[in-house]
Amino acid sequence: MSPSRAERSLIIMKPDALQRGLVGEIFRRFERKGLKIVGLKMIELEDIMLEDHYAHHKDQPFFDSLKKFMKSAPVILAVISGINAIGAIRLIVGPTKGYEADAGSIRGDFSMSGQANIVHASDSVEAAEREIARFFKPDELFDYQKPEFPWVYSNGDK
Ligand code: FUP
Repeated sequence: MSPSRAERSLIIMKPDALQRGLVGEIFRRFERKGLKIVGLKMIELEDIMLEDHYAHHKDQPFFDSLKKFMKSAPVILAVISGINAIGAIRLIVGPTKGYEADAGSIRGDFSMSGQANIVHASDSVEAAEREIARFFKPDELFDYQKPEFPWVYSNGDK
């Protein structure tokens, strides 16, 4: 797979992001990077969705607590697209534990927790496509042109 192709990432702004009023700040960071919002919704997560989404953690001791946390308030789901977006977004978000994340990343700037870490972002193209399909119908995703596109990328990136 070519490293330079348009990718989509599923972002979840977790209950702590909403409770702490960080939604605008998080979108600001993705938008100013040049990334494109192509899908958006607010939902309350349910066990069945979380058991699917976090299936890789189902045997961990923190799994029940994680599910409870993720259901403690609504979340905002966003699909964000861009060339090489998956890796770029993971850098903007930072590593899992907020207290280990670099200052300048979302988790580094706003989280002190390994659970209340503000935002989820897909970790691979394959995971992203699975996660997007879990939460969005095809007609809830939008394909549109942004006039800044030629200024965000150069010909060598496409
Ligand atoms: P990330 O991809 O950085 O979101 O991290 P993981 O997929 O490994 O973990 C998903 C979520 O599980 C984390 F965001 C929070 C929760 N988690 C814990 O609560 N405790 C842990 O030790 C590890 C993960």
